[in-house]
Amino acid sequence: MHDTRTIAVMEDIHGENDRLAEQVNHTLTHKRVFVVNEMGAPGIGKTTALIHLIDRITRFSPCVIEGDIESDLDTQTLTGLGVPARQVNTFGACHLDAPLVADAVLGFDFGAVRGGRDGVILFIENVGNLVCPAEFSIGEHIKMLVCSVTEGSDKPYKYPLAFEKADLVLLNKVDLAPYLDFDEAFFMKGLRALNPGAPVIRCSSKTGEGFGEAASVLESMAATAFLDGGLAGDPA
Ligand SMILES: Nc1nc2c(ncn2[C@@H]2O[C@H](COP(=O)(O)OP(=O)(O)OP(=O)(O)O)[C@@H](O)[C@H]2O)c(=O)[nH]1
Ligand SMILES: [Mg+2]
Repeated sequence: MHDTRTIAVMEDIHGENDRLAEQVNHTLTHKRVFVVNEMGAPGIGKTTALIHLIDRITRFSPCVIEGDIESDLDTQTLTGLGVPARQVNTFGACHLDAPLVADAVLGFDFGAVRGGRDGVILFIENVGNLVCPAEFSIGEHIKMLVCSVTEGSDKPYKYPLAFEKADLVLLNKVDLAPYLDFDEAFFMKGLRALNPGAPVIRCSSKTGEGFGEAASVLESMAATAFLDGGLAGDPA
């Protein structure tokens, strides 16, 4: 049971976080940096999906903040491929928050990342977790949820917030669907009850299916965010 003091503290924590997230978003928008908060359970394919997306994004320059409880393995993978990436460790916390991201963005020279392109897409891979990341804004323009046929089709019913808040859903590992009993109609029914509009794209990092379409959706969303931020007519 919550008492009123607990609720007041939680409101303060979220209020502080949301104010900083808004500042981060405002600052980055004006640098033509579009921020994607990538969420999903551990091992669902978040890093592999980023590699495929980054390969297919042509209009904008990509960079990545990797969020993990410990280790910099995903950052090593990305920098090994030439992707500008920085690691954030939470050392126990199960999600990223705005203060952690605000510190990490200081490590990027976005002008250099952008090069001659139309802007930057900053992907922030959140800590692998289907619950807590959905509760905290980190300055993102959109939340991209990676889920998978290996999780089971009941996840929108059991973990509703992440599905409700997603602006783009990647249904990953569809190459494995023939070997599983994933009920896609049941999954979509649960998802659509929470979230009628978000694009849902079937993907596979094994075959590359879906990532071209996802990259082009992300590029359109970035272009719209810059227009909405009053940044039309600012090509390279
Ligand atoms: N069959 C199949 N395997 C995949 C696919 N995508 C990712 N994997 C595998 O799933 C495992 C985990 O992938 P990652 O990209 O590291 O997953 P992650 O969500 O970044 O993991 P954490 O950062 O630890 O939460 C790896 O062995 C990938 O090769 C896919 O579409 N199909
Ligand atoms: Mg990862």
